Amino acid sequence: MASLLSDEEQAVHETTRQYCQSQLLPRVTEAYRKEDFDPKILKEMGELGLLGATIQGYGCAGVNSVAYGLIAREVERVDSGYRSAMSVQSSLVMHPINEFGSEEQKERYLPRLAKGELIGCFGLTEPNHGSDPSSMETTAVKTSDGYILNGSKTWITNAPVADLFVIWARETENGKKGKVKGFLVEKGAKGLSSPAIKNKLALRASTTGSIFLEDVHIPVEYKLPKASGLGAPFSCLNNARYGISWGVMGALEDCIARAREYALERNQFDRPLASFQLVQKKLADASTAATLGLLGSLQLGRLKDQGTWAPDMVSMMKRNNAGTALEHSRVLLDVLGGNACSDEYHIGRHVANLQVANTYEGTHDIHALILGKSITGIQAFS
Ligand code: TGC
Ligand code: FAD
Repeated sequence: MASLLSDEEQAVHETTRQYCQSQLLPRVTEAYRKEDFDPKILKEMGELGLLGATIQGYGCAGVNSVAYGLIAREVERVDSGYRSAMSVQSSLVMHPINEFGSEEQKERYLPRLAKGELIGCFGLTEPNHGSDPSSMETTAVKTSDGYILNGSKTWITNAPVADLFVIWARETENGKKGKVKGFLVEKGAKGLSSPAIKNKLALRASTTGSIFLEDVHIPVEYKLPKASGLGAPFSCLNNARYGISWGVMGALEDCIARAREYALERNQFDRPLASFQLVQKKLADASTAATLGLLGSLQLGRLKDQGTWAPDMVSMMKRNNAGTALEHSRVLLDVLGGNACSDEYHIGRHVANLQVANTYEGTHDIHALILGKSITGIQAFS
């Protein structure tokens, strides 16, 4: 991998790795136990230029997609929850503002989001509509000077600590439902609440919440003027899914490194576990999956930077990498024996997190159907 990276990409990789290993790793076990996300983490990431890193201007680093992938890989090597917080901020909040926002919206929000002074969240999923966002019930009823938002969103990363909410809602005029549009809602808006969803079994180092919108009045300046139709939120998902394809490989690499170290140190039958063929096969299979997955994401990143990529490629890599990371991390957990039960060995935490990474941003099966449609020309969703 390293031989295929430019000097700048390697520098971003190294800086991120150092920060993650020295600042995030020592906090993660306690954060996970207490189900506690420290918003300061986004400020620290902001200081290093890790937020909205691919955006040009507005205080952002302006690096390429490969560098963004390497950032996700290093953050998720520590924990998927920290990568979630970072990728929501970058791909699902800063990207739509940069892509679909007015110049005023960009200047107002992007520099502070880049520094982590503001935290953003992305509300697409609803209690009754996850895989099928086109059936969303949240409405934005047009008024003389803006919109009134009503509806609810669920499982929203960063929502409980968010200052800025990117809300996707169906524009409605004179009782007639129109296209999906994007709206920026600031914390404190009357009728807006975002309680935390507690007692999660995974992603416990990131905070997740619901969003309730009860007659929230939004001036027209808070609508994303260039976002019209589901293609807008889906274009944000393309970026986030691409980042996840790198991130989950970082989590798998961490599982490989930890299982290897454990297998070399632990003896049974007077020999290290690492000397048993079945244990070696687990490491061989997982290392092969991580290498192929990373190379696939790297090539996708190169195509993204050249502008010759397509969304189906993102589905292929997100699906493959999240699926294989979950599968192989689960197998590597066996190497720990009874210690698999202890959070001090980290692999169990990754396995729990990877179940979610395999689900959010389009489930493994939904991405199979996206690819199936692309291959056969037949839509099998409904
Ligand atoms: P469909 O009719 O296929 O498309 C509707 C419109 O969207 C366009 N489009 C895309 N545009 C850009 N990129 C893509 N990947 C696109 N896919 C579709 C399409 O061209 C069309 O445009 P137009 O102009 O013709 O209207 O849509 P559908 O309703 O049949 O949906 C198909 C399906 C199932 C693939 C889609 O709904 C889907 O992807 N479902 C999964 C939902 C999902 O991924 N939700 C993610 C929520 S966010 C999240 O999970 C954050 S977790 C973050 C973290 O913590 O890391
Ligand atoms: P469902 O859509 O109900 O799916 C349930 C099962 O049915 C899945 O196995 C699915 O593959 C299968 N299924 C559904 N439709 C079909 C079909 N047509 N054919 C075959 N199988 C099908 N959302 C946001 O908007 N913003 C966020 O920041 C965000 N963060 C999240 C953080 C966490 C920790 C979690 C758990 C979720 C988050 N999500 C977020 C929501 C996430 O995107 C959804 O959970 C995901 O899209 C799946 O939707 P669902 O949970 O409603 O499952």
